[in-house]
Amino acid sequence: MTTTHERADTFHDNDQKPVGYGRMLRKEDPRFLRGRGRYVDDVQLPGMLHLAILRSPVAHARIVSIDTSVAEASPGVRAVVTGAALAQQGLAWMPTLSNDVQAVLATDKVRFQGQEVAFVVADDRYLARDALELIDVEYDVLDPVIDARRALEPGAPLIRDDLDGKTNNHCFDWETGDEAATEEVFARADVVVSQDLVYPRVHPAPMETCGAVADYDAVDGKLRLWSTTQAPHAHRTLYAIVAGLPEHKIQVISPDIGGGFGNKVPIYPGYVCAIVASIVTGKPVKWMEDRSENLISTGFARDYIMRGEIAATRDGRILGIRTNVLADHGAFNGTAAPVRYPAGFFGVFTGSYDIEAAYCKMTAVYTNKAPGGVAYACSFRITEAVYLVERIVDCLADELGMDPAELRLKNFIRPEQFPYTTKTGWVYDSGNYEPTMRLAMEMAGYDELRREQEEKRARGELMGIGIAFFTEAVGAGPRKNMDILGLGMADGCELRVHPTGKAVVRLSVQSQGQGHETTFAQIVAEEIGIPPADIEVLHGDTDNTPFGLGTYGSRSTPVSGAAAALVARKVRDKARIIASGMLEVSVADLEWEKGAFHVKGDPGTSVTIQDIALRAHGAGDLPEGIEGGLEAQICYNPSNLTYPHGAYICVVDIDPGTAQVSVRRFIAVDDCGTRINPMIIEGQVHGGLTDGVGMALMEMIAFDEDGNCLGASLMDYLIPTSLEVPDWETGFTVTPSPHHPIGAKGVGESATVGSPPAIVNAVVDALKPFGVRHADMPLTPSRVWDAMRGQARPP
Ligand code: MCN
Ligand code: CUN
Repeated sequence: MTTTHERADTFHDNDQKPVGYGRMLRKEDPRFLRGRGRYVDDVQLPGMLHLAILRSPVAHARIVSIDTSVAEASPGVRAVVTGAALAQQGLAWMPTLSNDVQAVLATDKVRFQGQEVAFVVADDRYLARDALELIDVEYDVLDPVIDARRALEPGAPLIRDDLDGKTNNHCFDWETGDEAATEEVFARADVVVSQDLVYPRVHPAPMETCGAVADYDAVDGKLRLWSTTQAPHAHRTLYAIVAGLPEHKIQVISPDIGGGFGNKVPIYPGYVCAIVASIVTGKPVKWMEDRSENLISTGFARDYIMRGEIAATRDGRILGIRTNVLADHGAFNGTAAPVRYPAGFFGVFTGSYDIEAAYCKMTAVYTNKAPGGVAYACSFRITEAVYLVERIVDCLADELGMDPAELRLKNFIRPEQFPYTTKTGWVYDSGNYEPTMRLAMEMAGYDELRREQEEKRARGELMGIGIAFFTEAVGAGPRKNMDILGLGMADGCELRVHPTGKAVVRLSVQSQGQGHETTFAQIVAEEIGIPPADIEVLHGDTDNTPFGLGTYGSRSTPVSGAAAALVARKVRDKARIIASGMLEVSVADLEWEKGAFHVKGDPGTSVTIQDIALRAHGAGDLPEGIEGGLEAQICYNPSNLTYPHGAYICVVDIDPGTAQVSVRRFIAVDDCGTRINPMIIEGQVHGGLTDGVGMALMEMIAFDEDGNCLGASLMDYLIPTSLEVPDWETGFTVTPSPHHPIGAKGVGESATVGSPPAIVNAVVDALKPFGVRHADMPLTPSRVWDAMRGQARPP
């Protein structure tokens, strides 16, 4: 375990070094910086047509009739397709990633504003869009269910009457932990604190919206689909099931992706529409959403209404945590999470604390809102879990009159307790929490900040200091209990070293901006000593990469990263045998260092990996039983998740006259085990912290009582810019994962998970003089103003 500040990292001044880890500029940036990235919307095929989708203007209505005749006659229109037409082919409904079904195009009813009702295929995007206006739909408007709290009331309108025998809006129930044991610790606790919290509906809003280009070749029966997907292989299998095509006749290509943040995990009706359109017209067809379509109809995030309860002794020993959750899943359960985890990984709500008992009971409901449920850098609902625990720990500190840092330090799982099994059954692989917390406090100058706060309070100024300490569970996952629609969550990886010692590594995961082309080259470089610049990373093309479940839940490093290290070791093992033949010594007499094998005790007698690659492909005999070539492939099944952790401290100032919150400082100390590229990690953390400011202070997908989405453009759905965020102060500790081959843990979602509670805790801390104990996100000036005046409005 080392504890150092970020600046102690060395920068790779060039990427010709044989050793991989360290700061290295991104290999993908030259093309992005020159505007030469290739996104789905850049794909132009000869004769390509354009598809536009007609969406429901209302949240809940029966479809009485659809008249497409005028649209069909409109210039340039090649086809107009309705749900009824899809139903004839058995394609009106598709499976979701959570074993629910979702309408591709509505046949009976529309169930949320923005739902897909019909599509037009035309010669260009504008003709297609214009023709939408000519489709005449008669709706019989029904009462919608917008507030999840009313979804199960007797007499609530029934949303999912398409499901056999369904009589209410209940989606699922879920529980974890030990109810009786938790009741027992709550009964004997000195102090019990309870707090209602809402994690509002938010949206990942990536820069590039979702879209696809489908190209079905009727002659060879092959479908090529360029699409914005974080999981090309999983999508391909789903299309194969829906369309009845064999997988080798479907090629899913996910080219450069302009951000995903979870938005590009689900399969959207638009992708299926594009495929159908290409089959029907015999031409390539492009569909690209606009911003409003993205915001109103694609995978939202959060929407958890939670009650948190925490029990403790008077001196601040936390005994138990209990929570009750009402989860709003929208009109269809399109949640992307391992199927046996309907609430994602919310089960880690016990956080970083060694407690005696925990229990969660959850009810999920359908409402007339867009489907989804897991997205936006959530690590499968760990965002909600961390928010819950870190908020109620602060409420407890307030009740006990104890410093929130001290309360956390007192209750941390201790280093010698790892691997630690939580009261909800999660096995934290490794952790050393106190040094991480102490480093954050030192970087913040915590005691000094508290003194400053006291002085300011005396002058009537509002300054707040908020802490959040998180443990995440990332890297889904062991195939014994994790799968998506029956597909185990293991990842394939292939490595091929060419005769001249250059290499290509093929991944099953897919980058949306995380820099995989760089970091995976670094992982392989570290293992086989070929410089990262000489290693090409291929991903995002199902015809040319091995099967695996894709990028989400920060699983690329924990799963595919492990696969990349192990496949490189497999190649190195073969290289060692070839080297033993070249140097005419036994394998046991060889030592490996920085890209070369040398004879033990004789560093001068050596062969480099490049020499070996040439020999593997060249003339002359290879050792007995060794085939030519230098390549390997593996499929890696992780034995456990990895559990990164972090300590975040936020300092805010609030203008007492306008209630505007400004984030003055933010200190983030992350521990993601072995660090492959600190520069990329820092970028991931900066981005996630910015997301956190957005969620804590600005972002919310709200609806009016009729179900109209009030956040349908970036004028209304506010996302932060550099003006709203401070200069981030980052640090790190390193606690390697014991089961990961290079000790690395995921980090891509850590900052989004950890930062909202730190910011909210800071705002609430600033508002202490007003007797405020909690206020719900987003803490806009009007929310803060209300909190200051003791009038918490329901969100
Ligand atoms: N990394 C590292 N050392 C570690 C851990 C990670 O150098 N110990 C590097 C990795 O090699 C990788 C990056 O950090 O280049 C993120 O790695 P990881 O934590 O494994 O996460 P994934 O690559 O699986 O990315 C997914 C994660 C998720 S789920 C969301 S949501 C999110 C996020 O990444 N979406 C993003 N970060 C994003 N960043 C960008 N730019 N765009 C998105 O859409
Ligand atoms: Cu939850 S958003 Mo990321 O897992 O793709």
